[in-house]
Amino acid sequence: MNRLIVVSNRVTLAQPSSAGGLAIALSAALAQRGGLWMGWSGQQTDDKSPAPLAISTVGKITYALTDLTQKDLEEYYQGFANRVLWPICHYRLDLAEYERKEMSGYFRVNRFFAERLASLVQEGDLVWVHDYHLIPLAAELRRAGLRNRLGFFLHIPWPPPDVFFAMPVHAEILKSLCSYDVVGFQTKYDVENFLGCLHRSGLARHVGGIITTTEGKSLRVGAYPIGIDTARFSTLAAQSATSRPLRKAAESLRGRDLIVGADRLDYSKGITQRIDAFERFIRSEKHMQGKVTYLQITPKSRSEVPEYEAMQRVVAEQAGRVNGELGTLDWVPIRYINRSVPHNLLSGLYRLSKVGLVTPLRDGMNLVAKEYVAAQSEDDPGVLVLSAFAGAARELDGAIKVNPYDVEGIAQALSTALTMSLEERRERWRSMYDHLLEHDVQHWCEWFLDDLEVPPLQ
Ligand code: GDG
Repeated sequence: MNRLIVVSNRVTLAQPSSAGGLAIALSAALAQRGGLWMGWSGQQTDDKSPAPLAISTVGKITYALTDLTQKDLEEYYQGFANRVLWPICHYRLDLAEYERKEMSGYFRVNRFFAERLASLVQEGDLVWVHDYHLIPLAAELRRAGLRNRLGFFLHIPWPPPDVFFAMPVHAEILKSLCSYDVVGFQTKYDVENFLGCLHRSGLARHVGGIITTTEGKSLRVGAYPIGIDTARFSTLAAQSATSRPLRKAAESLRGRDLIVGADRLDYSKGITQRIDAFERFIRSEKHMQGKVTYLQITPKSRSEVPEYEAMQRVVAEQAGRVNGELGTLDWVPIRYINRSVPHNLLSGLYRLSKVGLVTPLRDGMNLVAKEYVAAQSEDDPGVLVLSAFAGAARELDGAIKVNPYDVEGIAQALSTALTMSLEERRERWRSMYDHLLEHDVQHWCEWFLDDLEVPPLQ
């Protein structure tokens, strides 16, 4: 079995209990094959250029971490990755702020990653690169002489050509992706959009899932929807539900139905529209006032980027206004937590709630939707209300699908969810849960790596 090298922007040497499903799955794949994980340490260095890679080994996994300078972070991470690629891929041309300096910084840091990585790669190693921060990595590795199989997985959506082509360096980004042997997306719609971009730019033609570039190089392009560690999450939720903090949370609800939302504070997640919808719901269904509580857990994210900082104020004010206008002496309609809660607690809260409200305006997959389903008990499962614009909506047929821009539609879905019969809830949940058990994160890892492992395409 070939050794695996994973490259991602951020590497956390987290303990299994606090790590997310993705980190656990990748660690498992790395441990199984023996492997190396390279990425940014999360630390900023004040030096002009970062020290050599910090190498450490835990079991069969070697970690190779690099610090980044303030300039690198500003240009590559906060700049081009999060102020251009992220909004463009989430269809938000209005929020993209393109600057040539930042774009150069993005390519420079990718070259820097590639130079450092190249010295560690051995013949036969499979290299699996993750997400939009590192698109140019393969082209840089090829430039450094590497002939290994290189795979790329994009965790976020790929937009249609008209949106993507508004980005000034779209051709370079597209060309960079053609240096990989396998390029994976979350859904077939992302694949279609990507192929549309390739066609329109005249860079490649395709037959089935195999693309041939005008330079004669072949690559495989496909949809590999990411999964979660379904069985583990389900057990975690069952255990957490009987824990002391969860019992206290349940008591504090005093029999009220709970609606739960959990998202990084990000404009792509549709949080303000969702709060509007909840307000609409309790204003129009007056008998529900005092009978339902909406818990929104929203850890801060990317606060260095101005749009995110602004949004933090908007959401806090919005929740405060609804509570101020509709709350009573013994009922707070919205409980808003603007920080991270431990994953085990989160799983228990999903299980405690009657409705999981997941309404991103655009999302690559959305793991919260899958976790919500995994956390439910068969006896009394909650209902998932899910945006049609999340990748997860392509798989989770038992959810109530909503248009996240349609505030009244979400309000109506809340009403349907809260009054749904046990029989229907069970039926909807069962089909989704079975799907998630089969298509879990390990399945995803193996699927991608099997495709990456097949002999290089010519
Ligand atoms: C990107 C793509 C794609 C949330 N609140 C807390 C907390 N979380 C955890 C959730 C979940 C994760 O964070 C969020 O994952 P999502 O998939 O929902 O969203 P992104 O962060 O935007 O992820 C997305 C994903 O990559 C994977 O490919 O699905 O489309 O945008 O696991 O549970 N975790 C803890 N405390 C919280 O308060 N501990």
